[in-house]
Amino acid sequence: MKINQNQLAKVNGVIEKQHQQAYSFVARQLQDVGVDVPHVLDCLRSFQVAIPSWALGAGGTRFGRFSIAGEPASLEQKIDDVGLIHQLTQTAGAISLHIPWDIPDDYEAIKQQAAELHLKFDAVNSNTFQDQPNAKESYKFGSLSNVSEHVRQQAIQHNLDVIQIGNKLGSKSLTVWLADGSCFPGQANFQTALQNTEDSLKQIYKQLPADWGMLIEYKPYEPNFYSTVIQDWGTSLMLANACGDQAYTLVDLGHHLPNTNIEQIVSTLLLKGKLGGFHFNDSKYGDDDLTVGSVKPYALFLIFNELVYGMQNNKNNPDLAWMIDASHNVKDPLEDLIQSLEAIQEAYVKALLVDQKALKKAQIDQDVVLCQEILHQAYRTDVRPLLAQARIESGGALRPIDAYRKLNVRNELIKLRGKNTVATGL
Ligand code: PSV
Ligand code: MN
Repeated sequence: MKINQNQLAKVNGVIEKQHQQAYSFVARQLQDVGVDVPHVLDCLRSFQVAIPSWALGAGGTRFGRFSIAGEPASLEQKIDDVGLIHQLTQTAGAISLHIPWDIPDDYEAIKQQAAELHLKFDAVNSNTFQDQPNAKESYKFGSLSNVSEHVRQQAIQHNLDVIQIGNKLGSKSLTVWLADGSCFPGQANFQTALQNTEDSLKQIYKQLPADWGMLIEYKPYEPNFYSTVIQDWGTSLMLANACGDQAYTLVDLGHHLPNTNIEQIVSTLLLKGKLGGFHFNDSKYGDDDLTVGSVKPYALFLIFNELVYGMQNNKNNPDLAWMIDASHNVKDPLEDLIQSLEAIQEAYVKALLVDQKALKKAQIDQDVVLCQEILHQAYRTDVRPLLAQARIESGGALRPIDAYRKLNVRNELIKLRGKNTVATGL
């Protein structure tokens, strides 16, 4: 399904005047204090976030899953869904595939479909946290860290296969997240597990194409509850350094223990040129995978403040692979993703508005109050009209959720796909 541009223009038309007034007001206010508004709009337009192929259907917990009608039943339909989100938001110009959930049957057709929808293939993700039907070895007790050489070899080979799949699609990075760890004290030898993981990652790294990155994700707990081999950013960075220049740390916002200062982690990794990717979501307790910005929007802004500073000052750090990694248990996944994209863009623009020069001076003057005032000045600016302006100039919706509902997208998808389809993923 594709949204008819004329219908979208009609929906936009109803609120166009109201938008223009709001936009002129904010743009004038910002210009008065020296903000280069066209530059901010350019930054917004080029900031594209990948949508994961596994987040287009209903998520769930171990207690159950409540289906959402009209879910995509194939990779083609998932790409269509990302195309819809991108058409409305002009912000989701990429899709990230999880293998083996989403192996293409016909690579040329998939590439063509994505290109028509202006989508790129972002990082490919390997999966050694689930056993696949007919697999020879089991990952019950770990994959790259396993005490069995046979299991490790199977997991290494899977990652190499994922690189090959990504290569055929034009992806440029492999994301490795390991569930490896232990549930009980004494179950595993920490040193053996870490050493095995390092050796296995090095074997994968050896086969990485020259223009690829390997992104190593960390997470403190779940599904293992006593120890996780790659539990934190320090372990990930250590492994990335052991592998080489093309290996980086990937930060997933939900993969931290409560109250961790994520913005400081981001800043350290950027300084060392080792921040490779980012998974957005929000949480109250752990890896809750909630809509970005729904619980802690100020923390998201502070993280973006470090990201913007790093993107401007740490030229040794590569361009980042941005992705949403959320789960949609009670909301329509497409609406949820649109809300996340809006929250990401909002935090990004607010961070762009931070007066870095004034902040530096206030820091040198040790004027703590002024430092906070400068951050709050940016954070409290209502930037939504800027987001809407960037979208409308690129052919998107002034208000994406509103347009999605007015254009009856979910109902159209149900008509096409039926009520009982189930998307692959977690
Ligand atoms: C693990 O919790 C994670 O964040 C990793 O990125 C996985 O690949 C993803 O979620 C999907 O399961
Ligand atoms: Mn993740």
